Amino acid sequence: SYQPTPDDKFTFGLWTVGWRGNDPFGDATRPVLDPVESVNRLSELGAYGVTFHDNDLIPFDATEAERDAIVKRFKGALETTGMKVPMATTNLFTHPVFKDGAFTANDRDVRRYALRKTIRNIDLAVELGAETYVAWGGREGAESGGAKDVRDALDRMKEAFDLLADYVTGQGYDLKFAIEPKPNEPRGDILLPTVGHALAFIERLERPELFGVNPEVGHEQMAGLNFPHGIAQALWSGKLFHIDLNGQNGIKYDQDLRFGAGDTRAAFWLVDLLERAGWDGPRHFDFKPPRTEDISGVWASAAGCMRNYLILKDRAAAFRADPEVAEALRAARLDELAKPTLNPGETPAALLADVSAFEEFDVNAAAERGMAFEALDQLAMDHLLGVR
Ligand code: GLT
Ligand code: MN
Ligand code: MN
Ligand code: MN
Repeated sequence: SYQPTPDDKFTFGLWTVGWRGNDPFGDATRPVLDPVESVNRLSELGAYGVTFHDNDLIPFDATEAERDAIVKRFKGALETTGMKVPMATTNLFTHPVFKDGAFTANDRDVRRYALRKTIRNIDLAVELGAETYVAWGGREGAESGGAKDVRDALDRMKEAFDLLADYVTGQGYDLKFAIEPKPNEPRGDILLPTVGHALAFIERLERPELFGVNPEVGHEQMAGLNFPHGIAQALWSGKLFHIDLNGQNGIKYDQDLRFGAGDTRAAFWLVDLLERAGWDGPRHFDFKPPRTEDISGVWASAAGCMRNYLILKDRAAAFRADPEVAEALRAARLDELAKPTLNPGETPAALLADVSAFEEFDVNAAAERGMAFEALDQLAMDHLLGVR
């Protein structure tokens, strides 16, 4: 039936269904969507919650009184529907003041303003129950080599995150940060372009335990990278704090297709990985219903994200439960990969003394062994395509 329920923990950014279809070549094709309407409709569709940028909810130039009224009304919709807000983030990219970045803008006053804007929304995020605060540095980057001293910029990025971590610690907030990598767009080149760059950066922070990553399917694929592999490394590092699910067709502009569109095989292996790893965080969709769609197409696109996740979850479970797959996994020696290469307590000297490891190792016989991966992958395809 593939009917989502809140137990599936599907969440949507207000900016996703709320995207009006404006792109660099064309005006908006859809009217403004009231965030309260989004909460109501997504709840009806079976979602668990919503996420937001400060300015998805509160206009950039709202007065204090307007802000309070908006938040009050939004809270009312959350209470009525039972929808949660597990994550929030800051818009540090739309207003022209951020044209050269926020935390790494060359202008110091812009950097200080960006920190204040972020802290203000962190307070609201915590008030609404968020546990994760995403930081996507879309404007942190450059179009030309001389415009940004990247080593200085990384110092400023670290300074910003260290300050934010101090702030949430001082406030006693139960909030962690998830850095979202992207290689380019809107900047020519963005800092922390991939999951790997972000993981390495986090280890340089003063409170690395408060920081993880929020990888987006399409962003890694824009760089030609294998998304499930990036997620596996983030999980292995204990750093998968949040995830942005969507679809992308190869190396081109950020498509933000609904989840399951684009590279469906990668989506299958991703769901297989998340489910096997026992990922219990939100399944968060960061997609853009194409600008060809009217509002009913928007809800069809949102429903499709959840439906595709559930279909892929079902297909992946069937793949893992298939006895022929178990046999194929053994034939491909996945069980051997899971075994340590050394015996318990084995020292370098013991390895050097093991003649079977080198002197008597039959290199040619080992080289002749096939890996049997094609048969295994065809079983996966059969399950994915629903013919098994
Ligand atoms: C923006 C971006 C997304 C980020 C959002 C968080 S905003 O739409 O393209 O990938 O996740 O700031
Ligand atoms: Mn995203
Ligand atoms: Mn994207
Ligand atoms: Mn995006």
